[in-house]
Parts: sequence; structure tokens; C-alpha cells
Amino acid sequence: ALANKDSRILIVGGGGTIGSSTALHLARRGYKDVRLLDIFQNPSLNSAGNDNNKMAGDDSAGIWGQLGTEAWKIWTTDPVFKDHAHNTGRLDLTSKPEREERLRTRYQGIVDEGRGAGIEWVEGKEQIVARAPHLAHADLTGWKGLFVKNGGWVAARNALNSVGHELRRLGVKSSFGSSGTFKDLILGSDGKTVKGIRTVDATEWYCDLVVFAAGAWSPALLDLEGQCETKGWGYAHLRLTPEEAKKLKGMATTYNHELGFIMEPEEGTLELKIVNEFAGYTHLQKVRPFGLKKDVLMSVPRAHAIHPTDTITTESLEAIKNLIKLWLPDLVDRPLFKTAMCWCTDTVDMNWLMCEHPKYKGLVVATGDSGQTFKMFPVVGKQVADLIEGTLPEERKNLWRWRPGAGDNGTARGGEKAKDLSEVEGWRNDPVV
Ligand code: FSA
Repeated sequence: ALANKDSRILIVGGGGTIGSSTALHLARRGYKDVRLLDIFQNPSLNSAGNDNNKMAGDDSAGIWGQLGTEAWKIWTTDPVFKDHAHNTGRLDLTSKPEREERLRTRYQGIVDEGRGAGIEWVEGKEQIVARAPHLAHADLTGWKGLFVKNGGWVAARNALNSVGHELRRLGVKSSFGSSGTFKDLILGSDGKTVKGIRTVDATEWYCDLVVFAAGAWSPALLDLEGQCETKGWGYAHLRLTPEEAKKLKGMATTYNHELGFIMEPEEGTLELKIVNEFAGYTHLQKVRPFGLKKDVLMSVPRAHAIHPTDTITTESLEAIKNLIKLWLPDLVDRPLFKTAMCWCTDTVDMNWLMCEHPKYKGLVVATGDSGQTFKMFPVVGKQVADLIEGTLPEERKNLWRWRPGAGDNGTARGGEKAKDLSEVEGWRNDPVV
């Protein structure tokens, strides 16, 4: 075990998805001295999880399938989570052969594991519209894919907030602002043993173990040897009338890998979120992560919370308008609002980076979200807690190991290379002051 129940544990990124889930599992297991460090209090405004909604569900095979099954069970039963899970079902559709092959492999994998009752292969307009009446007017020529019964969407920000309340109730401590913002590790005289963390205001937090879960900020703060690449994705909202919302009530989460996705608007808000799907944007800047002796050029988040007048790129906006035209033609003229980018960090093979840092003793990294983590919110921290206690199964340890240069093992995101935000227009609206 890397810690015991009396150890002082600091969680960098404690206001976000992986960090707060880790704190929840540690606190529930009786760890008495856990402190969250983050620039913002939970639900952190810098977290990709601080969003109206996210897709969720039991939709995978293999280890991700085991996790997905367990996560959806907790989403729908645990008092901290269950008010925020919506079992509307989820469609994962495509008209492209390459994506179809991936979806078929996934479908077959789930069936072969004896879990076929939770999933259906759908093909053609009739079968799709039966599960997604809102697509009745859409051109679905050649469309096929998965319908995931045990899933739908989760009210992300509210779930993050719910966990935050539970953490405070359980006595988890926290520090925010400049005394919560990571600057560097405090190392012992051996240059290897982690003694604590120095934050940007020069506060020194001493501890026995650091969990580094800084999400999209991870590679810029700590040298991860090129294993994570941070990118931004855009979204927009449109406001429905109560009648329109009623018509969409219970709609299955609808995802198309080439176009984007929509989910049922949350009751009360009437805000329909629309997202276009693409490779994401990098935002290249000169930074010096802890552990490197010189500056490097790498993609870092351009946080909406810190640049609230940023919107999204013109091409994302066009793609979002196109999706509305194809799927929800009645709403084409509706103004869009709450347009913003949110930031995730990808590993090459889209599996987490969740292991001890090989260079330092007392440092666990838990990052590499790869756009997959919010659906795993109830269980991601369980993996970190198991890693700390030395009970994480070998197979999982291997999947999430430290692996610079290991390549993509066939599970990469695929598609086009990400453009840099400097090459695209429309997103930057700095106020003149
Ligand atoms: O279950 C899923 O397919 C989650 S992907 C969600 C997403 O918004 C991606 O579509 C996007 O490309 C990025 O990875 C962030 O996460």
C-alpha cells in the first residue's frame, strides 16, 4: 500500500472529476486526512465535468465494460449520484464503414460477454426513429450502430456538486485559489521522495502522498514524457420552449461520430446542448512542467472561466448549425448561447494514465481522461484508491501504466490531426479594456 488511513493525502485537481471521485472513495474507506487542492472549489469551473450534461452508459466491452457496468449501477443507485442519472438510452451511430467496424466489434464483444440484453444493433431509418423519434425528419441513409439501453446522460455539474457536498460532509479538507494552485513538488534530500506541494502563493503543503489529477492541465504542470495531449472541444446551447422540451422529454442521447451529439435538456433549464464531433483543438504555448529544465511548446487549456468572453471557432459553430439543420430542422433559426470550449487530455491509446510516477516516490498520477471519464465518475476514484491500496488488478495496472512511446494498441481516437487554435477563427473575443 502507498498510504494508510492516517496518511496525509493531497489531491491536485481535487475540484474536478477524477480528483473528487478519488477523494470520495478514500473518504468512504475511512482515510482521515485528505485535502483537495484546486484553483476553484468543487465543482471546479476548470473541470470538463462542470457542464450541463455528459453522455453515460454501460456501452463497452472488456475492462471498460466492467467499469461501465459498475459505474451505471452506481449512477442509478447511490444516493450521491442517482438524482443526476437519466436512463434515456443512448444511440451511437455512423454512416462510415471504418466507424461501423469499430461499433460492430464493440457490439460483438458485449454480446460475447453475455451482456447482449443491454444492447441492440440498429440499422436504417425505421429502427433508429423507433428509438429516437426526434430524428423522424433527418436523412438517415446508411446509418447504423448501437442502442445502449442501460445509459443515457448524467447532469454533470450537479453530480460534481453533489460529490463536493458529500466530501465536505465526510470531513475532506480543501484549499482553493492561489493556495490551491499547483506550482511544484517539494522533494526530500534524495531528490525523489515527495514531501509535499508548493502552490503558486508559496504555501507549502506537507503530505505523505500526492494524487495528481489535474485533468487537462496535467501535462503542462508535471512532466508526463509526452503521454498526454490536451485539446479543446466546443459546444453551444439553444433555449427551448416548455412545449418543445416536452416533445423531447426522454429522448435517447444521440451520438454520431462524424457529426456530434445531443441529449435531453435538463428539466427546469430548457437548455439543449449541441456538440460537434471532431479531433479537438490544441492551444500551443511555451511552458515548463515540473521535472523539465527548459521550456517546451505544448498544448495547454485556454480556460473559459479565466477567459469568459471566448466562444467557439467559426467552423465549430457551422458544424453545430449543420447538426441542428439535419436533426432538429424546426430549431434552425433559434439563437445559440453559452458557447464555450472545454478541455480534456488524451493519451495516445485513449486509456487512463493511472500509476505511480516512476521518477518520484509518493506521487500517483491519475489523468489521461481521453473524453471517457465522466461516465466513469462514480468508479474512476475507486481505481485510484485500489492503486493506492495495492489491490488494483494486474490487467488494469497494465492498461493504465506509465508508457511513453507505447503507441496506440489499436484503440486510438483516430481521425484527423488536431488543428491549433492559432490557425482558426471566431473563438477569441477579448474585451477591450
Ligand atoms: O462516450 C463517449 O463517446 C464520450 S466522448 C465525449 C467527448 O465530448 C468527445 O466526443 C470529444 O471528442 C472529446 O473526447 C471530449 O469528450
